Amino acid sequence: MDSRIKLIKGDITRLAVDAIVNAANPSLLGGGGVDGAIHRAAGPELKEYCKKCGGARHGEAKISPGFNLPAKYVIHAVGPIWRGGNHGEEETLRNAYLNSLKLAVKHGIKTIAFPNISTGVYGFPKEAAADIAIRTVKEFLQSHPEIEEVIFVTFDDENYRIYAEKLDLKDE
Ligand code: AR6
Repeated sequence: MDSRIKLIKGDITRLAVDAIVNAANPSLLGGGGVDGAIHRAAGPELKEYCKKCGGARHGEAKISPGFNLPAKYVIHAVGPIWRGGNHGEEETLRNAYLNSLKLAVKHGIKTIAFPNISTGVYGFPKEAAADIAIRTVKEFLQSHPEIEEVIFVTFDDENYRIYAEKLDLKDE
């Protein structure tokens, strides 16, 4: 496994990285889950900024400043809503990760933290989502030495266990 990939369990809003990724919805104006936590911690300026972003489609990502967050930027990625698996959900999830990483490179971001996009309210099965997230990040890092650290931030025990196993961190 690429040593630039890290796993932690906790609240993504606390991380002092270059960018944290938000699991947003197409309006980009906030919501529940990690989106709600990020908007609360960043302060009302984030929503004001996002009003001018024009939304994002499922699979797309947009960037904003972090405002009151310790992170410099927030990358707002919109994952797919799980509708049984035959509606391009896997490709859309991959695109949410990939477009976030591309935006990061464009903005000179070297350290980036991802939540488990789509595995909460949007209902994507966690095992399959972890496979896609890890594979997409691993492949991207192979051609992007300028990225120094990618942190997978798990919040619930189940996602932590799944990621620890897949990243081969069984002893932690
Ligand atoms: N830090 C890190 N991870 C978190 C945090 C946190 N503070 N809070 C929750 N999670 P979800 P989705 C985890 O539902 O499935 C919103 O209303 C959570 O345990 O936040 O992509 C948006 O506005 C789960 O593993 O995002 C959209 O409408 C993961 O974050 C919709 O939900 C993602 O769960 C997006 O749904």
